[in-house]
Amino acid sequence: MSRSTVGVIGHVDHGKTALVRALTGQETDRLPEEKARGISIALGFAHLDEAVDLIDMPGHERFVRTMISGATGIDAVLLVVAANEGVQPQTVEHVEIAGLLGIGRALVAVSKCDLVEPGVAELVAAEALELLERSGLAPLPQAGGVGGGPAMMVAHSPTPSPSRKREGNCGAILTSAVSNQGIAELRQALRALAEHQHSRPADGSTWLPIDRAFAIPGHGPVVTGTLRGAPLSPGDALELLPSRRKVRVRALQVHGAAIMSAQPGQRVAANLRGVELGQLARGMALAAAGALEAADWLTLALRSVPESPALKNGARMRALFGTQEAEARLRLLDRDVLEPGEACFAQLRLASPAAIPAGEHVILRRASPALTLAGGRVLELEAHRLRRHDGAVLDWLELLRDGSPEEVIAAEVTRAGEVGTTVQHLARLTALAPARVEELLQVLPVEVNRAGAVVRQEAAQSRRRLTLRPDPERARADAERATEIADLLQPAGLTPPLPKVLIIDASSHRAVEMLLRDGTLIRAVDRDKGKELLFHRDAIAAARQLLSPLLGAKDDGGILVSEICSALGISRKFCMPLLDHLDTVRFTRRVGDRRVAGQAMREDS
Ligand SMILES: Nc1nc2c(ncn2[C@@H]2O[C@H](COP(=O)(O)OP(=O)(O)OP(=O)(O)O)[C@@H](O)[C@H]2O)c(=O)[nH]1
Ligand SMILES: [Mg+2]
Repeated sequence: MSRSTVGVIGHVDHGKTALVRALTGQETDRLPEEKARGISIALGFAHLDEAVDLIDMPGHERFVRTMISGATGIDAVLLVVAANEGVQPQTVEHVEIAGLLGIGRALVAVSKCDLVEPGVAELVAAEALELLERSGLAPLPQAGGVGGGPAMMVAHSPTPSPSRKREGNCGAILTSAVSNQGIAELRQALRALAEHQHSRPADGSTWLPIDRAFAIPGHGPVVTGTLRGAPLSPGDALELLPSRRKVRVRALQVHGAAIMSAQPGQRVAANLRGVELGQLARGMALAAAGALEAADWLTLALRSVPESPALKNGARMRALFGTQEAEARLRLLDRDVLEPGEACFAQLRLASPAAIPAGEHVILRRASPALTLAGGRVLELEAHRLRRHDGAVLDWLELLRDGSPEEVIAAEVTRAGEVGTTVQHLARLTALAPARVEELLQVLPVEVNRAGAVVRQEAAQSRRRLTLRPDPERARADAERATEIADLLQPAGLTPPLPKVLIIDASSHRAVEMLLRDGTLIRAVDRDKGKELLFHRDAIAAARQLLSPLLGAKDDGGILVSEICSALGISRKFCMPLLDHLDTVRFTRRVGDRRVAGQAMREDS
């Protein structure tokens, strides 16, 4: 069954808890202090039905760290913005954090619409949608029929271009927890979101960062968290990190009901054996035995937020990951200063060793005054620091960031030379279960030597090209994924979702490569920003048709980028990569800040 864990985010007092109550009938502000002060302090948990879990985040700036611990590992966010206040500092910060955590999927609810004129709520909706777009979070197209007609929905139009009506079913829902306006629509949109949720890969190793620990008399300690990596069942043996204490799952609950198997992405409560409540706390994690090794150095693909100050090599900050946080010192690997909004490779030297799977996200904050600075994805854990400004190191990190598990394994086995490496090390590097790594090894030119190490085969060492044996099952799955991706991109036209939303695992990576090879998709880059977009070929064809007469008509001086943006009804974010592609194929030619008809267009017409 498709299902989704959705974080409810937004500024303090914007009505998140009231909205969750209206949606589910469940009260998430349970602490006496929360009731007395009227603000949320802890994470609140509710569910709409079997398919949709909601995590109600506290909005106050003092609790951003709590918000982060609730937001790691979730599938999507519901951004709540109050109609009477509009976008506020923690609206922006929460959205930025969601973007840095790679969440990518978002719904917008404008709350408290009973307090304002409809026109005001619509302006707030447009402001919220624009914010999402700036942070790389695509507001989700809502399934057909969602939304109560024009009065309830505000269409998403990134550039206010009257000539162009962008996909009208993509927008914000206007709600009120007092009058119940929009609540049914929001419920439906959340369900549609769960239905369109890709099931998560479950071939990793179990990781459960603990967000609460309590005891049930007669049953012993219980921990809760958002499960990652692999399914979990009663009887499973796990390790409690960092203590490495062996524990066993006695019983498992989801939504208050006992279950025999929980899936990655689900909120679970695990009743444990072999440990006392006093030995458990938020910030610890449960992991498959031997799956993780604690290390002092985390290597990251990092991105700083556009509003952050420039980050210097050696800067000190707080690193938040899973439900844990630690003091850290930043080591920039490919530059001396990370400018706002830029991406780079970096390492963090942690004040105390941590165990975290590859692929998990880390948020970096300044403690005082509190500010979210940057976020990144863990590429690997290291016992030592890496050389800075070293081409080989950077090539390796690029492969870890972009490569499929097969490519990473093949490269690591080659790197390991005659000594070889271990299945356990390869599993940690790829965040796959050892059994899955062993499967992949079957199709790679490697062998296990007498010492039990994984090494390249003799034949492979004599420079044979690495080829994978075709796997019909995998090829079928990839082809299905390719169709899904093409079906998503085609209607998105010239404003496609970001590649990171589409490429979420090895299969989608291969599917996109396939679509690029057969010409269904076109890769386009914004060279100034180093950002990449994937356009469907139909969108490019439509753009060429629209631009042809304009470029033809202005053969003398050419047309400005801003004119092209407004002719196509898109923002520069989409226009710059598109033009880069059109220049490359010589449809257009750049002359100063203008474009004229290129060789290919002249030949076309
Ligand atoms: N008029 C009106 N008031 C609302 C609505 N929703 C919430 N409120 C009021 O706004 C205040 C804050 O609501 P909460 O739901 O606690 O806000 P929150 O976003 O959860 O706040 P934090 O968790 O502290 O960030 C309360 O006094 C609510 O009664 C609404 O739709 N209309
Ligand atoms: Mg609240």
